[in-house]
Amino acid sequence: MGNRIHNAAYQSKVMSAEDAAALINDGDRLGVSGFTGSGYPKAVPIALAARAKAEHEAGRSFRVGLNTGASTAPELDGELALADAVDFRTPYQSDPETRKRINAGSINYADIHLSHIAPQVRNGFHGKMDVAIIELTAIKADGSLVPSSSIGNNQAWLDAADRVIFEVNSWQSEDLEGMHDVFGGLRKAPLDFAIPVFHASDRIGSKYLTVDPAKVIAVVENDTPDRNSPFKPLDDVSKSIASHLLDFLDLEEKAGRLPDPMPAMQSGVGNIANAVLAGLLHGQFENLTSYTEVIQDGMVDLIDSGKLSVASATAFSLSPEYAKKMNDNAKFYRDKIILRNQEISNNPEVIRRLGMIAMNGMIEADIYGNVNSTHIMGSRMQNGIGGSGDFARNAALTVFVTPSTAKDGAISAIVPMVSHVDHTEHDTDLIISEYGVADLRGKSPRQRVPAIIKIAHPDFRPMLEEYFAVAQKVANGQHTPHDLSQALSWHQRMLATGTMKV
Ligand code: 0RQ
Repeated sequence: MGNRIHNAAYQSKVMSAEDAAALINDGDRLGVSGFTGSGYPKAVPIALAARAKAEHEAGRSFRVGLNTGASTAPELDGELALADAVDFRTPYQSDPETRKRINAGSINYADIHLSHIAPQVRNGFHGKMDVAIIELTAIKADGSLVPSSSIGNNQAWLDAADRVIFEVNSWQSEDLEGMHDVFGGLRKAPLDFAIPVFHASDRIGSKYLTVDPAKVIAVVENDTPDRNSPFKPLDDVSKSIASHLLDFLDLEEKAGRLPDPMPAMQSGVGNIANAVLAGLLHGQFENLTSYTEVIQDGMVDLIDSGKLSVASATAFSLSPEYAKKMNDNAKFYRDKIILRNQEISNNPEVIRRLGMIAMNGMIEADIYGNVNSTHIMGSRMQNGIGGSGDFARNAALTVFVTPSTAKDGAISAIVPMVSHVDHTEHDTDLIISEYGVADLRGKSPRQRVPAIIKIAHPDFRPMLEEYFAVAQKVANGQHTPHDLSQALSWHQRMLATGTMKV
């Protein structure tokens, strides 16, 4: 492990992950670094999980509360869940073991907008934060803390926690130094200043995190890579959804409804988002900027091509191949990529000001445009709302993308009524499936219905038409007609028979 701790005071606090984990108590609330598989602590959580197992075997209780930036990785969420060491989790996760326990009722999960969680902690809504565990790239001789591959809520947790453990990870490139922009001016609401981001490229903070050194109880060294899951190869459905969006943007531009250059884009994680980025690479748009949460492979390609001048985010979410490329070339990318606090990357004030285009995945939408991003059949948590709500509510053009069906065609992504609402019809401008674009702008709920049914899978279109016809006959009003006796019958049928089809 290369020595990345250049400050004598912090050097004197170096210890093993096991010794650091021993400083965490049953019932502690932890604030950990980590966002979409990057920049999370990798050694202390594993040691903590082992400790929890040993305590449980000795008949003692040992469970902690876990605040992160967003999803982490098997070494953190996975290990702690497997050890039954988590009793509370917030704000976004995608770990299978954690998901299993959330849905079994043994982990309490608070699914909070990613821009809201740090202010909520600062305002005291979540009680006391006991320990922050934050990954760093290096500690400089003067004590400056160089962040790693995500910023997330790191500064907020460093400010809030009573005790702090650092993991200094020498796998992270030292050339990341200078890429970060940590805004330290965030205080309890109300704020008496504007967040001064007027362009995606604006830097408003410091290159370094800050902490009261008296709070630091341990420094642990490691050299483990970020999780970095590879992307699936682009399938035909993702490619056709991406091409519908790009065609739509072309038409918008021709109609004079798209500013030049195109406003900053946010794209959610996953295959479809990557397909859109790949499409932009070969498309006509130049001088692109992105103001988003995560930097994906497609954005790196866009930077390389010169089409994307700046990518502002809070974390990387790269495949192993691209993570290596980033590590090898961080000096080049650090002028073009800005990693900010997630309160700033997802800040509603800034998103509104930039007049952004936001594009996120969804689980299902209803015939009026309400969107469910989180729940399977009303009750089971998939991942969480993440930053989708921060962007969907505040962007100038809010797009949801989805394959028309799930589970080999058994489930329709377009349903009479969503089984859970994350984004209301008021926020949804476009829904895009492989069958096209439903443009909901300027339409009343009833006018939206044919536009949305048109992008449903053909197997489900007649059923949706029939539902709407009956709803208009039996509803108590014609603004948003529903047949309440049948509105959730598709979900009930799926649970009873394994398909939404009749
Ligand atoms: O299940 O894994 O068992 O196969 O849901 O679905 O199609 O692989 O799509 O990975 O893009 O995820 C909404 C979950 C989509 C994601 C969601 C099942 C499907 C599969 C995943 P399997 P896909 P994706 C930026 C913005 C909220 C957060 C967000 C998400 C699994 O986009 O978490 O947007 N969004 N953040 O089979 C039953 C349906 C289903 C369904 C899909 N209608 N019914 N199951 N699935 N539709 C990032 C951050 O905020 C950090």
